[in-house]
Amino acid sequence: MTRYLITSALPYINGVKHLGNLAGSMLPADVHARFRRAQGHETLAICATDEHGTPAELAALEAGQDVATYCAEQHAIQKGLGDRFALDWDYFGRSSSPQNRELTQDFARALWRNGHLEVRATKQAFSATDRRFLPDRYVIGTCPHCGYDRARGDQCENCTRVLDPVDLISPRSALSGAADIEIRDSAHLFLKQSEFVPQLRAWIESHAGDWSGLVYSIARKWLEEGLQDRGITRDLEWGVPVPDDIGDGQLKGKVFYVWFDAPIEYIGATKEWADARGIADWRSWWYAAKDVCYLEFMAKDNVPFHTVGFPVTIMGLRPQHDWKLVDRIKGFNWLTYYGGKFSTSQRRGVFMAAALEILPADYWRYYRIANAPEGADTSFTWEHFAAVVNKDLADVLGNFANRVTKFCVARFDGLVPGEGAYEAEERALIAELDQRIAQYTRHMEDIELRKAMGELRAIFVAGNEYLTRAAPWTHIKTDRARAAAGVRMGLNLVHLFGHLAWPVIPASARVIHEAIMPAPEIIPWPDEAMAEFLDDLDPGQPIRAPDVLFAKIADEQIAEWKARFGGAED
Ligand code: B3M
Ligand code: ZN
Repeated sequence: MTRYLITSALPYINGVKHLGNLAGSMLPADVHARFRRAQGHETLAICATDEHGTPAELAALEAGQDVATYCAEQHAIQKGLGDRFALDWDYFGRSSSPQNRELTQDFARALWRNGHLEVRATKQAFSATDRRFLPDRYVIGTCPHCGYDRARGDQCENCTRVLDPVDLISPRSALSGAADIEIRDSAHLFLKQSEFVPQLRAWIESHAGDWSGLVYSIARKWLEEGLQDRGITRDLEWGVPVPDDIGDGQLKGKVFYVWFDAPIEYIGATKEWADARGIADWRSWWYAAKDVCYLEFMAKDNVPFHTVGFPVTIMGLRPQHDWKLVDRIKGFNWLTYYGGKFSTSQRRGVFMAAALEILPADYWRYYRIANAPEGADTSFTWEHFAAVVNKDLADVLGNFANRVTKFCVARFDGLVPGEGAYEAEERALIAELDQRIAQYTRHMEDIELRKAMGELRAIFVAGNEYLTRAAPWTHIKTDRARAAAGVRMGLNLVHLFGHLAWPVIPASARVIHEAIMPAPEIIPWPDEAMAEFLDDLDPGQPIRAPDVLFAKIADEQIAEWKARFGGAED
């Protein structure tokens, strides 16, 4: 059986993440990991905070803390929020860990030995006002490609092009705002990516059929534009230090670029996991791992680093080392907030902590997966969120579970009724569900999240429509056996819904399942035919009617949240 290694892009350490960050990598990675575990596959789900580079330094500076303290605090906050969102990582690591430092340095040494690295004289932005070099995000200016006037020195947020600070038009310091930026010489280490073009092209082409159009086209665009050799060191204090045995003494005091060490942290966090749990054989997940299917989840701006940057690092360690290349990348478009950017500084949009203050995690999880930004950028609006929650979760799923269990408690003493046989109505439902569940499973396997949730919703609807037709509340007056068969099927359906919903809404699925019977920690994917699954409950077995599962969102709440979270007026 295949083992599944699943990673989510590592959230930057600088502050609580918004719904878009959650929707574009962490949440879908968790849903898929849960699905694979439910199927019985051995699965390792890894995430971590990305703690190096200018985002961390700038945020610490703003918070008035030293970087290490800032990172430790923010890591704990992000870990706590992830737990509350039921992001069930096997390990949530830190890219500043000793494990990652060691791996990053070892990888760099091996690349150096293989002749893939070179020290080059470069021109770097230096601020006389700040008396320091200003790499990456320390410089802000106008994007030379699209004209966006707040482009950062590492990448333009607007057109996603990767930049060098010296490319920016009208550059200024992100620290002091000073425009007195001069260009100074500084030696840096370069990874000779251009030598990898044929290998990289062959590898990308080999995935033409199985990567989504979005991922494949971004990867191709990068190749077509011509691969530049990549500077992988920086004039910063915070980061993984370049070891003395690389660069013939010209790189003293420099650190690796954050995008060099961050992907290596996928492996680093696996080592952190193994060290924390006393697991000896962690390498078999990554090294010569023929039986492992490796899936990465990320937003589209991260795709170039995972289709080019990280793969070149891995390829450069060959033939001596056989670290695993990704098999499948699931990329996402942007989630916007009423068509605009989520912004901490402008207090625009919903961030993970605030989201949980107003509603439980499952409301967000369902909505974000059912409306995943797969085909195009997707806008969050409170109106749409409320409409989906009220319909799919409250009216369709929650109401169904409540209706059946309450009726069973009222009319059958809360015991699964044994009278009555399944007839044509039930057989038709069973046939429909066999097909729909096979389809739902396929969409989950293909990580087509919107389609998967469309099928899950259709399954809930089929249950509701069945119950309306079976109408046990009508039959109970005249034909108790017929009513009993309807209730028994209804209870079996509640049980089934607990299984099918678990990867997406784990807490609610558990409550639903436990209305019928205790649930295991991982609620397994139903692999038997529906004729068996839906006839599984023992007559006489007690059930419970849960409290209201999903509260409807009222118009006043929408109005209140629109005002509180801002931005909805423009
Ligand atoms: N931290 C970028 C981001 O959050 C970056 C991802 C790293 S994945 C190795 O968009
Ligand atoms: Zn741009």
